[in-house]
Amino acid sequence: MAIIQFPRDMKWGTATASYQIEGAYKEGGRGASIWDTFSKTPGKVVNGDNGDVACDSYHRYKEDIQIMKDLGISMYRFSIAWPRIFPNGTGEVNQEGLDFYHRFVDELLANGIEPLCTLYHWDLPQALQDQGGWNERATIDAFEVYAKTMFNEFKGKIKHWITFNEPWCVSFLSNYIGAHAPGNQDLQLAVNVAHHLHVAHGVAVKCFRTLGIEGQIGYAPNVEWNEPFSQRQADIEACTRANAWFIEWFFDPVFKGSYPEFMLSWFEKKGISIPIEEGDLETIHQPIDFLGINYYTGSVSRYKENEGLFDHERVDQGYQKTDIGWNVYPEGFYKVLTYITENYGQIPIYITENGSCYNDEPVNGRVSDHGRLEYLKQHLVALNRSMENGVNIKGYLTWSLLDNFEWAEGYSMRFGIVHVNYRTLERTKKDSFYWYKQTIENNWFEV
Ligand code: JJW
Repeated sequence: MAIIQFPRDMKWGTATASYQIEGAYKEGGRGASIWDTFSKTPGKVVNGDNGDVACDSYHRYKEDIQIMKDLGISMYRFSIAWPRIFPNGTGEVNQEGLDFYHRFVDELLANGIEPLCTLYHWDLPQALQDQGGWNERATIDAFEVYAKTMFNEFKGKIKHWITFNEPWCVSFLSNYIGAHAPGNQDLQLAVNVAHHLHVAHGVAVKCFRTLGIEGQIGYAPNVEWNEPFSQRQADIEACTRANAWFIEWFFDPVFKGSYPEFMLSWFEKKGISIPIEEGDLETIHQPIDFLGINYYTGSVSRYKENEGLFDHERVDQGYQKTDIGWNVYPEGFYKVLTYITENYGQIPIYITENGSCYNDEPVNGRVSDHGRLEYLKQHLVALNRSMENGVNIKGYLTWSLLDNFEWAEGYSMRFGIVHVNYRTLERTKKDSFYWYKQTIENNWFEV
């Protein structure tokens, strides 16, 4: 038996996002988002599911916060639905939207839970998409107004802010692969979106500093880890590109004020250019206070001519898979965190998402989600290993508190440590919940 111990000041928490849990899509003056449109477009989401009701957390937030309190978390990551604040993306602020998040944040604070707030977790107001969305620089201006409004409104209450969640998903998954809203398949468009997200991030950080808001601000890119199949140069280079699509492309502009040369020339060969305007790179290159990292999966992979964007393929070595089909690859968590620290320095890191999909259902009131419990344990060992390497981990927030609307997978894929019955909306704590609760209480576990 070995003990895996965490530092005394480690923050433990869970994460969710507005569209995935809130429901109440027409209440409180909320405007439509691109996910309302996308989920109601036939063929885009499994079973035609949508977020109209979701977990109904808009109404049941007090019950959810009692679940968090029982779990013993010190931090909760949630996101604000931009269309609750500005139903049309710009213009008049909707007081009812602000009121809802005040009630919610006050309830968290009254229960001793620190809020970590994501400004953009994918629910762009549809009115902005109608004018071109993140392809247009006007959306950066609209985001600045929204961010400034939130900073001023919640200063003193919310001390941890994230500008963007998973910019890779917002750009490439949503506009090149086309699997998420708005569902475009256009590489140049995706690259434009990624760049505009970077600028919007920088603009928001600048605004936060100018206003002198107390607290910390960062962003939350998602990363994967591809380990080269062999030490052949071609395999190493293919993996370097595959990793850089998630890491360097989204980290270098923020931390170094430039895009990685080898990726620029790769995109250039495909006829892609970056819509950089004067001053953009300086704007993007703002010091941030912490980095959020979302990690789910990785793989061994290698060079394959003309495969995908980067002449790269994954090689399945018989990994265990979660129910969504993603490899269980804790080694990649350890490696990617160590890699990030080696390349970008010992910036404070919160794991803003890490978790797994297992679709276990309650049996006599108990949900035996052994797969999730093991995934959690293995990833916390990997995290602990990375900390021994000097990775500056401040907190770990598992995805997710509740089963919820898993985007293109709808309600068919469950990531919660608490089960949600989508008919009755009843919540049932899973075995992984109880294991996590014990781990939080002890600040250690045994393997
Ligand atoms: C890639 C699938 C086709 C969420 C992907 C699909 C299509 C070639 C979980 N993170 O619900 C990545 N999540 O809201 C944010 N992270 O490709 C939070 N990444 O490929 C969670 C989905 C994802 C993905 C899903």
